[in-house]
Amino acid sequence: MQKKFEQRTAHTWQKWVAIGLLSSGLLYANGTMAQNASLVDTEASKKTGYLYDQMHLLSGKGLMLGHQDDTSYGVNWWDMSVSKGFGKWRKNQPSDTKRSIGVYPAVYGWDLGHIGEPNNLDKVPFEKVRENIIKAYRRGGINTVSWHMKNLKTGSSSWDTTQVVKDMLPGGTLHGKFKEKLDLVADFLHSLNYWGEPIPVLFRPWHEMTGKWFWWGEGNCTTEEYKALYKFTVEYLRDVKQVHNLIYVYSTDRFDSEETYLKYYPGDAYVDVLGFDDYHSLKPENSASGPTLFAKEVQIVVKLAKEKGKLSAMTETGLIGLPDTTWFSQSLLSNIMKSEEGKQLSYVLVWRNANIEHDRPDHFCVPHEGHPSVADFKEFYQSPFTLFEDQLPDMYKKVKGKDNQNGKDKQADAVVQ
Ligand code: BMA
Repeated sequence: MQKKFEQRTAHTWQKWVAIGLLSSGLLYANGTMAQNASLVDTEASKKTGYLYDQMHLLSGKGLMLGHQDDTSYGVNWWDMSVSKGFGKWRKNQPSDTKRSIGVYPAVYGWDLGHIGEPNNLDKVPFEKVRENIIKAYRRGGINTVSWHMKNLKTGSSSWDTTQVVKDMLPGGTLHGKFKEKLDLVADFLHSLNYWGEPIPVLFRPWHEMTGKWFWWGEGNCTTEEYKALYKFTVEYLRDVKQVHNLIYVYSTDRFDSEETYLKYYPGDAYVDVLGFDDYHSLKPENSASGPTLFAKEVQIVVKLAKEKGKLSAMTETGLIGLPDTTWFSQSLLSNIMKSEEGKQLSYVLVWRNANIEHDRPDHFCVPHEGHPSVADFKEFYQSPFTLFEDQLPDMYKKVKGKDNQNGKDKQADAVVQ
């Protein structure tokens, strides 16, 4: 035990030294950083701009691990209590990641599906989602939000592919209803603040559109309709609802060419992070051709992100149930580390650990306590390249020596000059 602790400490120190150098701006001053683009929202809050800058600074130096619904529930537990009184100040929360290896993830995924109802699509009260986002932020973690929106035409789920996008756009019969949903999303996003400071969120709407399973996906709307949907979402939230704590993420499913990746791309003015989801390529049964496709995806996304001055990320993956007990280190990390491009990915987010009573006990992506994958997950954590919450620099602090901060601060600087 002691040995493991020392080993972990050594790795953690190596990471801290590297991160310290970065935060001090030395490497930046040497010109090793690409100039990053401005945020989609030029009025973004100060901390939103800082987070984007900090993430740029970390890119190429460390890969953050993310987990969906990490502190809402896990395989053997379900905690929907919302803190009251002093409990609000407590930062400790249950988490399968923490229970298995002792640390929280760096990135937390949440979902707004069923907004307007008390609970989200995975039965988590929105009040609890809000609390979890605030607590993750207070611990120094990063929050990302997706939206499995119901089909407005049928009232059924995101997976109901009845055509509806055209009707939701300006002039369409469901446009008013769509704006009402966006109003609810805006209210939720506005409610994310700590001592009056808006909490930055990586917002990832209309994901996996290169797949056919969602009503906004391939074959269920035209590419032009999709782009209009994405653009309207950004413009309405940013310009009408004045939501200024968002970093916008474009996130496809699998793809095998730059053309396919960009087929639905709404344009540089609407996207801050180029992402992709892929559960397929790193599955053990796809080991013959999967890693080749994965390498291609990484190469395309990272190259495009670099050209555009944006961030890149693997926005969803996971080996459901972890039948391969060395998947984290031998498949995910080793494939990412194979190329220089892979090392540029900002984060990789694995999907949720569903609950034994409320859902499917075999549907989990990080090992729960006692699972045979725990040792390998620990090894993944101990890699000098991976970053969990305890190894992050202050992601909400201004980057020293950087004179093109994104967001509000940029304007403040301009006024001072
Ligand atoms: C899917 C599954 C579903 C879940 C949905 C949204 O991948 O995990 O059980 O409802 O994501 O979180």
